[in-house]
Amino acid sequence: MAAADPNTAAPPSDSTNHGLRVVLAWLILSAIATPLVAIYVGPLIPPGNASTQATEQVFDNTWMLGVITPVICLLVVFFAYGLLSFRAAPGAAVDGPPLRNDSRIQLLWMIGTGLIVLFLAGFGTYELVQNGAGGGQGPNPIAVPVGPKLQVQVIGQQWQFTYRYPTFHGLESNQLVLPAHTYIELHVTSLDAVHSFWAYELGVKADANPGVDNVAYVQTKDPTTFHVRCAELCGLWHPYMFNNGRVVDSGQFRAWAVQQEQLYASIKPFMDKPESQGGAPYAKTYLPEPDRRAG
Ligand SMILES: [Cu+2]
Repeated sequence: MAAADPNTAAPPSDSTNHGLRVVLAWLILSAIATPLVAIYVGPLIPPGNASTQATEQVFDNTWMLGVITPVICLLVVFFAYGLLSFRAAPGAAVDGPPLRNDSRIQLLWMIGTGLIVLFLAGFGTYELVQNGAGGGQGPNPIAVPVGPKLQVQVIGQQWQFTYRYPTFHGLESNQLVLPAHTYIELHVTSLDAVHSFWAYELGVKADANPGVDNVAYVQTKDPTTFHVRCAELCGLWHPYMFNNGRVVDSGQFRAWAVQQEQLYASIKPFMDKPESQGGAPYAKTYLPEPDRRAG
């Protein structure tokens, strides 16, 4: 008997319920992988636990990772099952059976992915409005935390940040030192180009635009150190626009403020000079043009 021409042979009939096998394998893998990912990978996600906002970002990212884990499991199972089950016999030049649409799968896929996207959009919006999420909210924040807050102005310029503490006699420093367990109200602005104030471990990132008072909130936790870097390409020395900040206990913070005030006492009269006498007093915003310095 002559061998059948592989190119005209009818596709082999197959009574195996591949769909059921894939779904079962997917459910089992998801049931194992999702809690493992949430418990063991979640806490390793940046930015860590140095502030309330950072902790909440880790919580959000853990949720998102947990939601997408079953989706990734489905792709892995489908791919692996396809590779193993539908492998052509060695030497066979036959193409697979023609594929037909399955409207049930299409509908399920659209509903499933649609629900996931809608859930994450709702979840993300709630988290954003509820606590500000560590981003700059512009001059009129939607999410304002209740209770006392320490104001700190962050002034970006090419290529460093200056920090000003209005409630400490307008103290200015090139170091960012914050008291522990305190709500900080950051007013981020710039003297020249667009910068971005990014206190990485604190989970705060806010654009520093000239002429804009960008308000961001962060609640410190225990004493720690953190990195501050400019996260917006702002010119030649942008890569060097970084330093380290510190969260210290409140007694240490007060001592630091007094020490800084003494350090800069000699130049304070110049800094406080009114604009009419050639000074550039601090304002909430600045514009790059020298004659419009205090916006
Ligand atoms: Cu910059």
